[in-house]
Amino acid sequence: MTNEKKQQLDELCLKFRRNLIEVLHDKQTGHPGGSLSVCEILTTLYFNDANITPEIKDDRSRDKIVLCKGHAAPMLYLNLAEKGFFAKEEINTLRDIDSMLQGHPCSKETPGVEASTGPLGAGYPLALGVALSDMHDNIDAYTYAILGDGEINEGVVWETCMNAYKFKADKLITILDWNGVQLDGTTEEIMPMGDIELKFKAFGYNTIVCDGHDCAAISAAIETAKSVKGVPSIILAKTVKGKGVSFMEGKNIWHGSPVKDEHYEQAMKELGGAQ
Ligand SMILES: Cc1ncc(C[n+]2csc(CCOP(=O)(O)OP(=O)(O)O)c2C)c(N)n1
Ligand SMILES: [Mg+2]
Repeated sequence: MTNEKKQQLDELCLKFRRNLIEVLHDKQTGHPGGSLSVCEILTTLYFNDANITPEIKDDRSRDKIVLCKGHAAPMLYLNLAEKGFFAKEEINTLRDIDSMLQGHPCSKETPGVEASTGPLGAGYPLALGVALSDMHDNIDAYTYAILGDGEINEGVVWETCMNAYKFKADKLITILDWNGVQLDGTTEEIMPMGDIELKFKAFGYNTIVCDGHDCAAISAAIETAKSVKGVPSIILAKTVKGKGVSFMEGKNIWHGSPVKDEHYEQAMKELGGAQ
């Protein structure tokens, strides 16, 4: 990735972080921590690596992005709006009754959303199914599945891994938002998983570790994943929950707490002021 491209993506991420805090403050709702954590992952996919635009949204050869950790929907919506899937003003209706932008992504209501997610784990087998269907029909497309590290407590995630390996799903690229924190505490406190990389390796995956807040590193990891044939790849993207807002970083309390006035002021100051 060129320095110029990286700078463009970094600027976009900063804008998304500001927009996120603004809308979560306005609406007194939402999930700041996991949205801030997944910012570079989504932005790198939508604005650099994934072949997806509104023009080709019904074309089977498009790449598909499945946000398995559906609670980070606000960051997905900001990316989709910026991409032109719907008007940017729609974000101001986040979680309103009858809004197309609900608290968790709904593929029937929102243009660009590939899969309805929210129940942790449920998006992953769906993503595998999409990837396998494309592979079966010789469609040259990648499916990207984004998992949370609390989400991988779900048994269905590991059942999906077994199938991805069995069916040689090398067009499924999984990205783990590896922030070490879930809703009620750290991942270690809630459900210690041991060596996560080793676990995925044991399930037959090719594993790649990268800095999940460095768009160039994420993109390079995706390139590596694409070059590995015959087995599924997972990118273990090291992230910080609440990244970019000091008092939210690494704190499970910011998984789903509303952004009050005083938080808003401080967060916007840290993110370069209201623009
Ligand atoms: C099956 C299921 N159980 C519980 C929840 C409630 N829940 C929503 S998010 C979350 C924690 C997710 O943690 P993680 O995957 O680490 O997400 P991130 O840190 O990226 O926000 C929980 C327990 C849910 N959505 N689905
Ligand atoms: Mg987490």
